[in-house]
Amino acid sequence: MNLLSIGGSDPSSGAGIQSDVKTFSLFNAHALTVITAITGQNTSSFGLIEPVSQKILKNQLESVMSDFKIDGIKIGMVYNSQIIKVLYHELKKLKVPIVIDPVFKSTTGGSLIESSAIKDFQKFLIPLATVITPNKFEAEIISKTKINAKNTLEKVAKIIQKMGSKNVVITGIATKNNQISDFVLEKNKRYLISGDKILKMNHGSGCNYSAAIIFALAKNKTMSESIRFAKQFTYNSIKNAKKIGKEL
Ligand code: PXL
Repeated sequence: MNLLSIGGSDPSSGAGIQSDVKTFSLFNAHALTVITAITGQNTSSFGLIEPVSQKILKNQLESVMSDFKIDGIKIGMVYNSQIIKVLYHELKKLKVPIVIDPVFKSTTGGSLIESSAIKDFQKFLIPLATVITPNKFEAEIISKTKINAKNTLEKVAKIIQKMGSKNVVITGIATKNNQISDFVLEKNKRYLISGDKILKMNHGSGCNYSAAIIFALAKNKTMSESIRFAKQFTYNSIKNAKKIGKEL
């Protein structure tokens, strides 16, 4: 199986492209990578970002697409409008499952998208998604709606679905008894998937989650099977994570 990760480079390998290569390899899938931006960061601080040019982005995509049968695509950090537009033009004709993981901020505080690019993210990228996996904060930015008693998870998920993503998962909802839940909106159904909360630093866990979803979808699992699989995989990877760098 060939899985393509499109996103930013994290030299500390906690998140981004490097993390996805490790995850896909664990699943015995061949990891293809298209880099949108190079970041300078480690476990405690975030440095610079240098997005790649449209020319090399396009060339990376065409290189892998002309040679491999791609079974699934995950899109993470996209950074700016130029990158989003190239991705749209290159991917719109494909018929493979696409998971969009809208990474807007790193856990160490770096901004992973220009605020001027959010509009094009909504317009061009979201319609490509088989499923999009925002956390609460990202769902609020995408939908421009604060989640509360009136604007429920379902309402906000529906706004995002209307933008063109077939399925929407809002992750990391704190629910009762120290549980952490994901709210899922499919075409005609909605449900919560709950699991135990782990009190631990979890840099890169969102990357693991979306990478595991694309693997399961590429194996023709259903949406709910794929999300359950990814949630369990992410739980185990946080639980078993080795301490890297000088992180506390
Ligand atoms: O975890 C989200 C993420 C994705 N991609 C890159 C990142 C981060 C978080 O730091 O740096 C490149």
